[in-house]
Amino acid sequence: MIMLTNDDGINADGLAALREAFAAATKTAQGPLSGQKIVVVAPDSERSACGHSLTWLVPLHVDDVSFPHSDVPGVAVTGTPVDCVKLAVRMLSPRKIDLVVAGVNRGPNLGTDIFYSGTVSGAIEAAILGVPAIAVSLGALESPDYTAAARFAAYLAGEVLARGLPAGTLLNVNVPAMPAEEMAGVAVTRLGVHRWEDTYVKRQDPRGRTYYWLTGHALDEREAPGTDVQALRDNLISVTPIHLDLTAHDFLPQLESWGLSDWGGAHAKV
Ligand SMILES: [Mn+2]
Repeated sequence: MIMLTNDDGINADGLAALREAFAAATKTAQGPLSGQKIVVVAPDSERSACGHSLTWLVPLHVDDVSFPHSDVPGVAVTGTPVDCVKLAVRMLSPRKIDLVVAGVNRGPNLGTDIFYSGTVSGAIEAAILGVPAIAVSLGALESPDYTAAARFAAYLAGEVLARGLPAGTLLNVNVPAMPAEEMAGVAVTRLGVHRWEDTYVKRQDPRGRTYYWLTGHALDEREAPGTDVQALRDNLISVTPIHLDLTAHDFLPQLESWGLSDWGGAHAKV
């Protein structure tokens, strides 16, 4: 069974495109997705930029959802993408979930965006639970067309099901906002930076209290060849393997050399 989720909410167009592409692929007579069951478990409303947020101070409520002209079952959850994945893997699905696909997100998730993205976090949660996962985002916020991104996701899902992924590894995909025939190809990439110009708009609410509202935009900077940021800029579909291990392995020997064991323990004079 393949679970689809997102952070734009269960009624988002990107998730509908993903569902339609996967439903079509599962109904083909042959192919890697042939005969696979699909389930959509997604937040009941938009949770973009919720990161790896997990709900545990309040309960989660779920509602069955049916989609027009579709036999794919849906479940709307009063939580985040991480909640959806954890709940589906642990509780909801009577069959083992073989793959989680999150998206298609409205807007790219490149470089350090992955720390904020609920879409990528849904895939990260799957990897934590030992389920192969793909996050898919479209490099456009305005009048997005998710068709090509959803089709590529279904193709990549077939490859992942056939080949598997190493433990603790997920794939983060960003698709340029253009018809498939205009794309320059597919690039396997590493994470770039994707710096943002953060701006807080400062205003007064109707009760006279000051509030701040984050806005801003991604900086239009060139980045190193081989990064996800530059690949998308070059009209390539970017596929980045991401590992759960955030350890700065290169820095380990130097940190060892700091001799932190000398801190003095109970006799420390700090
Ligand atoms: Mn989103």
